[in-house]
Amino acid sequence: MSFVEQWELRARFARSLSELYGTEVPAYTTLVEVSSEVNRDFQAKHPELAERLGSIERVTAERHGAIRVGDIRELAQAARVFGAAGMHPVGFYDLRDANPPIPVVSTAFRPIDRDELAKNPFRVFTSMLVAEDRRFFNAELEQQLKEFIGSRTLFPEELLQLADKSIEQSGLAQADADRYLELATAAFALSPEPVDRQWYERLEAISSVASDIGGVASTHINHLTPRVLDIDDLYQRMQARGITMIDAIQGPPRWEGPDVLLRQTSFRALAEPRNFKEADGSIGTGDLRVRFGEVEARGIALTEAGRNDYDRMLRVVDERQKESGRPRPEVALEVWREQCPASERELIERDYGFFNFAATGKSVDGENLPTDLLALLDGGWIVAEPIVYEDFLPRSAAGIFASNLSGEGTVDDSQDETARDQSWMARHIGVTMHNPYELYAAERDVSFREAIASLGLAPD
Ligand code: OOG
Ligand code: NI
Repeated sequence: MSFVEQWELRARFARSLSELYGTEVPAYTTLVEVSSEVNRDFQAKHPELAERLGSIERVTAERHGAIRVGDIRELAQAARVFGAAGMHPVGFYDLRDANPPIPVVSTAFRPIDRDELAKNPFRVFTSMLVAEDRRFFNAELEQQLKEFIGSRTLFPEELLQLADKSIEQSGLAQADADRYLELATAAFALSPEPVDRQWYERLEAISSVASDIGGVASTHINHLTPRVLDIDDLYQRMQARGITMIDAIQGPPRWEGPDVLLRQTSFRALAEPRNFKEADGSIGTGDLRVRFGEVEARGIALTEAGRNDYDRMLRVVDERQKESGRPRPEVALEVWREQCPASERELIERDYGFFNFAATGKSVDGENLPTDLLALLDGGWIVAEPIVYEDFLPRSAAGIFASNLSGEGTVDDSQDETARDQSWMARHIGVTMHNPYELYAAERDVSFREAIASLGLAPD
């Protein structure tokens, strides 16, 4: 009987969630169709650019999902379910700092090795409710949330056992793999269980993310996001099909310089019928509108210095827009043209972007080889290939959450006594958390050492 490796489990997991979500949210199927058209047309028009940040096979299959869980016990279980498919927690995002604040902290489960990412880069942004946060929940509600969440089962024991087996063996035998995929997919399906209307609405008054997490007895995919090579083109084509997108593409503006980080846009899915348990105990139907269609374009990963400067430029855009009242895309383009490195070479020169390096094979005989990176690049001895950004942006994430809020909820800003920070999550999640900058830097350093060695230079 054949053995299913983790990358294949991951690819199949992404596909089966995609099938599920397509049956649940029909507009998602349209989005995937339009994304494929956009990618095909882009590749036909710009064959030299299309695969610079990943093969067309990778990009076409590429998805990220978003799920939300109730506490650290559930997050640690999610870590096992994803770990089975070679997806590890990377990065920490505190959305309670967002504007408006959202009562969750998050991480992203994804493959961390280059070849694993190339085989299938499926990633899931996973948020955990912080019931202890007094800015959102009083002591009574915290207690009730903890009881509700503590007594539910998101992931059946059989699934967790199979997940552990896959982690132990780096994959599963065919029959186990099929069962794992069946159970893992089912764990993220929308539940037909009736929603307690009073409880749901009490949480919703505070935050609709809180009710989406703690108001129902199971979790579900909040959105599943395909990747496109030209997000502006996609935006127009979706509008042309009559799907109303949010009014902006989040992240850096479209411009003539290098694309960095992540650009995303979304549309609100239709209201979905759900069963409700009313105050008098009767069961009725109603609808909830919590899910999304989202799409993204990915660019070059930035170093911490590059990222800090990116965040600074966003603040400049905010200020200038506030002062002038001009449309944000116009202001952003102006700021980018003034202040953003205009070429990949400049990103390297300022150490703003992550790149892999490779020797070109240009002869070194009799040459007096320069030793610095830029001179080696300019002289044609080595080439730089951009490393694609594999993570998320808190500001865009907050934008997705915010477009999900029916109202801004109520927040008491005066008393935060909870330390639900990165080190807390790392201590409690049960598996190693990774720092995204370290992952990118390690990849770059390995390639650089190899390139240098093949030129016969000693690394410094
Ligand atoms: C997650 C929002 C974050 C993204 O693409 O930035 C996200 C959520 O709504 O649960 O998916
Ligand atoms: Ni997303």
